[in-house]
Amino acid sequence: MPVSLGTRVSAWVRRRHIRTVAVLGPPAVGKTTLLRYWSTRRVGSAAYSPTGAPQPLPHVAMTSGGRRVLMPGLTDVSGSKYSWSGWQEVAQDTRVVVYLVNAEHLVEYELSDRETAAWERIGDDAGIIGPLVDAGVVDRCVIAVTHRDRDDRYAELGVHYQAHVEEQLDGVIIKLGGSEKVHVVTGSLADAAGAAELTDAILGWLR
Ligand SMILES: Nc1nc2c(ncn2[C@@H]2O[C@H](COP(=O)(O)OP(=O)(O)OP(=O)(O)O)[C@@H](O)[C@H]2O)c(=O)[nH]1
Ligand SMILES: [Mg+2]
Repeated sequence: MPVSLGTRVSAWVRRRHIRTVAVLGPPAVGKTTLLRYWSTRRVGSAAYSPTGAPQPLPHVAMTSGGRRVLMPGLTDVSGSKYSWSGWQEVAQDTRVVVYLVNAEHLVEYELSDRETAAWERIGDDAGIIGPLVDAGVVDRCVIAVTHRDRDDRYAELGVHYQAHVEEQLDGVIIKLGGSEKVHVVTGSLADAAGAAELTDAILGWLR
């Protein structure tokens, strides 16, 4: 039986570890910082400047676990909820969503006796991304928790921090497609070493 062009292309894609990825999340979670690190290996020290219109990025190539991972077609999008339609457009072409959460928002919610705006926003975002996973457009979602350097629970909980954050995000994980499709990593983008470590953790789920 002749092998279709689609089959041959996807086999080639698998061999080269090409991953189409969308980096999404609310404002000031670190989307631009992470994408800048991927493009330049620097996190930059400039003050926060919110992303406006979608910014297409040059082709990114990285090595993880001895393998070359190519990420074409990355776009830096705004975290404003008015950009949700832009998120959906970006995610239409991707297999993996990297959804960023600011650990400070998780602390704030844990200390609060009611839903915080940031926590509500995470749930709303999951309501936008989850259906894309259900529809099979996106087949994996990595929740990358940033700003761990600002989360005292990391020093307090040590090796139990990961499980604690996962438990806190339980409902979000379910909304995004369940634990088979959704993986949580944590780290910091405060400096290049932190960004390298968090990038490695993310790429570990893209292989
Ligand atoms: N301490 C610390 N600062 C971080 C971390 N990640 C990002 N930042 C800082 O947080 C601010 C916001 O980061 P951005 O990358 O611009 O956030 P964004 O998600 O692109 O925000 P929008 O474009 O508004 O959607 C910047 O000042 C970053 O330097 C982190 O893990 N730790
Ligand atoms: Mg940005």
